[in-house]
Amino acid sequence: MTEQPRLSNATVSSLSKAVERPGYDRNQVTTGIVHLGIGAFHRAHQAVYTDSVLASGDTSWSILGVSLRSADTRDALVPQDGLYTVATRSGNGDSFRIIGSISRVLVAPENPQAVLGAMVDPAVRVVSLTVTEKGYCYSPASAALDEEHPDIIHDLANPAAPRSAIGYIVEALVRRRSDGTEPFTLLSCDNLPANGRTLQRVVTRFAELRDPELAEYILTNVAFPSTMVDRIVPATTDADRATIVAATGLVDSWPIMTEPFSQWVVEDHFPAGRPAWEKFGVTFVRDVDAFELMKLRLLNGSHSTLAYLGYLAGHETVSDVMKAPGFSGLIEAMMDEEISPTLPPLPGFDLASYKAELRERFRNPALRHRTWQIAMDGSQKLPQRLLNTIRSRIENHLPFDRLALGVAAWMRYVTGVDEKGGVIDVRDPLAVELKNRAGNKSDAGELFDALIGLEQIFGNDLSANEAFQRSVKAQLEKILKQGAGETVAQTG
Ligand code: CS2
Repeated sequence: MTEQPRLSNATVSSLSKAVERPGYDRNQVTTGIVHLGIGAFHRAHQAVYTDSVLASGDTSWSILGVSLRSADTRDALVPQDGLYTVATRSGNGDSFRIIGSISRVLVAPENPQAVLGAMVDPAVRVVSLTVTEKGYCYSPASAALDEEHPDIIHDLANPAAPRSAIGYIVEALVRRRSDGTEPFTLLSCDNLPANGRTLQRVVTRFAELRDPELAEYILTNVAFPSTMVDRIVPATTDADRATIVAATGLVDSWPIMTEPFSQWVVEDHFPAGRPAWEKFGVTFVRDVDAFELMKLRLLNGSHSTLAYLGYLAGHETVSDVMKAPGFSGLIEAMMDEEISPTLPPLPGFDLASYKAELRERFRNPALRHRTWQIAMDGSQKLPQRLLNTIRSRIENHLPFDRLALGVAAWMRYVTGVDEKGGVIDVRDPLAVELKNRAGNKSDAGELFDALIGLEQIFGNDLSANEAFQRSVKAQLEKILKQGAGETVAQTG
């Protein structure tokens, strides 16, 4: 077999016409965005919209990506001149596009000064983030900065060589201020409610711990628009890499596999300027909260429920779960009866079609989105995906058995042992604590009691709430007795 050439600036022109490629001269672009957390989601979403902006002739917005931990993305992308393939997959086939908007990638732990140097460049007007929930170094239930977090303790002691996104942001703002450069706009693109305000809260609290006057400066001068981001992006596998080389003829070390759907709703508050993303399908609004709650509760709440129950029932991917008895009905009823009534109104928005489309997206047979992937970091996801929805149901004295089933499935999942006695690889910042509490518990009451005391997940209200206890324990009992698959088949 002859070795296929690697994707790069030199080889991209050899691609067949069927593969879309950067419609601009990549030597002419300049950096306008620093992105913290250059993972697959960013590359399937914001980087794609920005690629279109560059192609429209506004060449001042190329992206400098920063990995806050591992060198993997840099090692994959630098030999490819930052180019990568986005494969859009559906039951109707695949399409391929080469994205060129990422011009450089830095690995923060290798060179914090290079990252700070990039962030103080006056040409950089937006610093965006996809650092996942845990990257905010906060307590998930209260969304307040976790002042005991090792990275926060480190960054307060070593402000000039930080580790956390928060530490980088504050130090860069300090340096810009002393340079007389106006601040950048901070754009959180993570799945958190009111993500801009959450980022603002943790950043200003961190700044306050450094110097109260600095916190005042940030509150007065820095914009933190909130956003709702949506695109399903399963982790790339070696089989995906083989698909890409077979389809395009070029080796790509880290292609991105995603779905046709993509949505980005952004609060239009960018005092330092922004790309004209609205030309390429981004919706700018005054207030994004209602969109964000809708997406977090309907999409991500359903996703987590499908992931925990589906994993326990032995299903590898979301589309497999959707085919198993009862699951599709469970999700539809959960959306219609338990989640939708908790959502703020969005006048003119067709919620019924949105929900039907969500279920279609979950069924996408061409995406292999693993339940295990979605199950990760449950301690960080549960509050905004399921628990806040339950709180709203409780306030209104309404039932929430299906949402409780999702929570119960998480409790069963974090015991770390599956229904056949195999080990579950529970990935979570609280994994050790979860194992200590839940491992080897097989009684519903004991398991519930062991986990409910985790205040950073459940707050201090739910543990005292009788309806919550009753409903979650009853569901847990069923899962433990008859298994997740059978429980869903009977509930759905
Ligand atoms: C998923 C999300 O992994 C997860 O927790 O629920 O990443 C989901 O695919 C995206 O939010 C879709 O926009």
